[in-house]
Amino acid sequence: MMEVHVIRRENRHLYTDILEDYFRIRHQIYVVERKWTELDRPDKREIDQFDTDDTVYLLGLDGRAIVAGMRLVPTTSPTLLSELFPALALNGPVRRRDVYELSRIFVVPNRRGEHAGPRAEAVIQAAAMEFGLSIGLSAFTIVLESWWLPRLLDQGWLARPLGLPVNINSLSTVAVIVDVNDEAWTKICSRRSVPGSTLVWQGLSALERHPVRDPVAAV
Ligand code: COA
Ligand code: U4Y
Repeated sequence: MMEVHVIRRENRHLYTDILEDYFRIRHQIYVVERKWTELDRPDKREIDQFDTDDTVYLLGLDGRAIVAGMRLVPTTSPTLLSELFPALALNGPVRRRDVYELSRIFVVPNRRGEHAGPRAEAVIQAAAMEFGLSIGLSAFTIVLESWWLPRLLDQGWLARPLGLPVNINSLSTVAVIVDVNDEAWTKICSRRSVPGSTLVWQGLSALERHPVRDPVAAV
């Protein structure tokens, strides 16, 4: 099964080639396939204003080949919700040290819709929850197309809307907050046949793995 590597400021030098592939794959998926043309750039790497030193990437790798990805941005930094779509959150965007925003989930085309073993999509989602638990988060926010809602509930995640759905680029889009807790992780693992921990923390120290564990500091 693929392993899911945690890539952040402190260890990204170990993944230079992989990150180069990653931004090119994002171009292929989001600009070419999904036609999110506002993200097109002359260098054909899909990198936006939320790809910063604070961003964490979870990359599902088979050897050195990228199978799946997810992006996580602390809500204390600028996010899709705070900068681009604030109208999706009726009480204003969430800004908390213990809440990260998830975005840019993908599975490469030839690994989608798999049936044998756990699906790459489920493994990357479970990995996000495992990451949240590991660093002491209490929730994720997500700006997503509304077709995701039944999928999240079906995988055992409690997704609560932060506001009403709005049409963005002709698609119904909504902001949600999802609790990070053991139950959400065990549910997705048991419902989607994910056997357990998949995260690889190569080059990251214990401190970098648990930056917001202190519950007082997390508020
Ligand atoms: N609109 C509506 N429903 C969609 C969808 C879309 N753009 N993409 C996937 N789905 C739903 C459909 O119900 C689909 O079943 P169908 O093919 O029978 O219609 C189901 O999800 C399964 O999708 P599939 O792509 O076969 O498999 P997957 O579960 O392995 O992967 C994604 C799902 C979303 C990770 C994958 O399709 C992907 O990487 N897409 C491109 C990136 C993307 O759009 N990400 C979400 C925005 S960040
Ligand atoms: C950007 C301008 O799919 N526009 C941008 C930028 C809404 C719109 O946002 C536009 C993105 C899945 C894009 C699209 O039309 C989450 C998910 N999130 C989207 C994302 O970008 O990843 C945003 C909502 S789509 O053109 N847009 N970026 N400037 N910089 C998700 C994640 C985790 C899961 C489940 C689903 O658990």
